[in-house]
Amino acid sequence: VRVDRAAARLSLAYVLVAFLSFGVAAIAGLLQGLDRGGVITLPKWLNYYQILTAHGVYMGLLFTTYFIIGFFFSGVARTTGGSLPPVARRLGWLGWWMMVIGQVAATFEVLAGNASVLYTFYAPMKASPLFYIGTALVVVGSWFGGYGVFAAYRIWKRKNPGKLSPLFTFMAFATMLLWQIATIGVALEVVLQLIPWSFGWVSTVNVLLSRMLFWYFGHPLVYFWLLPAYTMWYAVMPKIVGGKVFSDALARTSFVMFILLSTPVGFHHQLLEPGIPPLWKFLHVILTMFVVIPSLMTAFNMFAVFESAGRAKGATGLFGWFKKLPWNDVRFMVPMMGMIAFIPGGAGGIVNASNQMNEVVHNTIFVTGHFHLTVGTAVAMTFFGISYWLLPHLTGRKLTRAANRVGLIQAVIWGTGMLLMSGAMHYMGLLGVPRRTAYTTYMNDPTALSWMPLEGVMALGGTLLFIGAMLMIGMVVYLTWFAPKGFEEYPIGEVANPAEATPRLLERWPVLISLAAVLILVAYAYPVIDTLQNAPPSAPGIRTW
Ligand code: HAS
Repeated sequence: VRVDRAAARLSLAYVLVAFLSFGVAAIAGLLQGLDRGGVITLPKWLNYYQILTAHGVYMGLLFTTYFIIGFFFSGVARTTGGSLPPVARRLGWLGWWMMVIGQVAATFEVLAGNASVLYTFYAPMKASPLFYIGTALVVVGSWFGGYGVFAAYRIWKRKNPGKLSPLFTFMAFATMLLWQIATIGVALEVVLQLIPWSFGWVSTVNVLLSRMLFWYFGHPLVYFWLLPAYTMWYAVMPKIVGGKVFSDALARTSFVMFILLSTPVGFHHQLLEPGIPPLWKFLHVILTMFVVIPSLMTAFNMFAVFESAGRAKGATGLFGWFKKLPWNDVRFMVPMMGMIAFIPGGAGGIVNASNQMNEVVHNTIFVTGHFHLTVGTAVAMTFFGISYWLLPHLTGRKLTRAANRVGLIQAVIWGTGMLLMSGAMHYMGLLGVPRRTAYTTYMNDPTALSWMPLEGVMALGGTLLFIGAMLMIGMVVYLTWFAPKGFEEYPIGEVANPAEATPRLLERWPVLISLAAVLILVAYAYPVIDTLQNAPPSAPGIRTW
């Protein structure tokens, strides 16, 4: 099945803006890395925190969100017959325009130095109103993208009563549902607290509440990044390795678990913040350990897919299947490197989430190392791997052997850069090096001076990442406009004959949404009410412009 032209155009519009944002983010990333490492000194008009904000917003919020929505539109079209219903396309385009307008407004403010508040825009640091309005518009636009996915899903369900939705479409629906639930927190924070405060309509802000609302959003945000990569691993990867989807029920169960458990865990980002009752921190830590389970299920599933594909091709012995995997195929190899990185990345997450160990690593650069392995490697490399077949599929071109080879080189550069940078970050974090600080030797303190060689390793890794990023942009341009005309397959795995039918409960959305709501209420109702009643004195705010 081929994605038709109208759906392809929409999907392409999202993916191309994603890579444009990725390119800008990479430039900002290089500059802030070199500046922090003391390798370069930025000109007076460009400040470290300003470009760190640009890097975070462009990489973490814009590259990911555009890519995810574009990928989902294409896959939903591919698995529901090849096209998108007109209403889904209209919603998709409306969302795209809103996001682009919001992005331009926010960029303008960051460039003007009116919003050096980093991607978490923590109060009491204050940005100009236009920055908040711009980012809010990006989020609202992404909702419309989600509504487009929901519309396509519903129309398919109406046409196919009683049938289980295609796995890819289910996963797209579940992820965009997770996004709706997650963004309630940041929408409340921005609309009720930050915008009125930034305009000066109110003079103070309840900092504790604003951070609670942010992390209500901030943690499911990371699963919003992860689940599209998992969609590729579950639904696409089996086809690429010549196998089958191992278990439809397992795949859907893991996504349902993410819907239930992603949100009521936000306090694991605030374990060291005062004002939140310890009992609730404890509850959030327990739920965090539960949300690890669907990732462990995913690891199990992937090994099962690889092993059964290998054995079907005649592999014998305990690890014979390993040799049967298509190691030279960029569509496999690049996401696979991401998967491997996710093993230490996930383990680092469990370290972060453990209360006592969080005291060691919180606000150190260990955390930055953690998220460069998770979102920067596992997720980003999966997105690169997808692009190698998605772009030519959408533009009616072919992934050539030469492009395949360059893709492998790109992946090695990116992987090495990340290994150096993220490895140094983890190690430095354990030495107590803080995250989010511009170049400083702390008045030539000997301890701080001893970190400098490691800062250099970080800067070297960052430079390799920049080269990898530029190569990736080159590949995007080539595959979109210059690769030879032809047909590139949109790989979708076939489900292995199941021993048992997938339980229908996994698609009973009212039940699942109600369960998610109950868990959220248990996790957040008391702390939010407590904060509203007993919050420490509100802060007037620190203008960053
Ligand atoms: Fe995290 C901070 C806990 C996952 C991203 N995280 C962050 C921040 C970001 C982020 C951006 O509890 C910083 C926020 C900020 O700016 O302050 N994280 C976790 C936990 C998990 C986790 C428990 N994080 C992620 C993912 C992210 C992400 C995914 C992005 C996509 N994180 C934390 C905590 C903090 C935190 C604390 C706050 C720290 C602080 O104090 O500030 C878990 O979900 C991880 C579970 C994952 C696994 C791995 C399973 C492995 C798989 C691969 C299998 C490989 C195969 C290949 C099959 C258990 C599925 C094998 C093939 C061969 C050939 C060998």
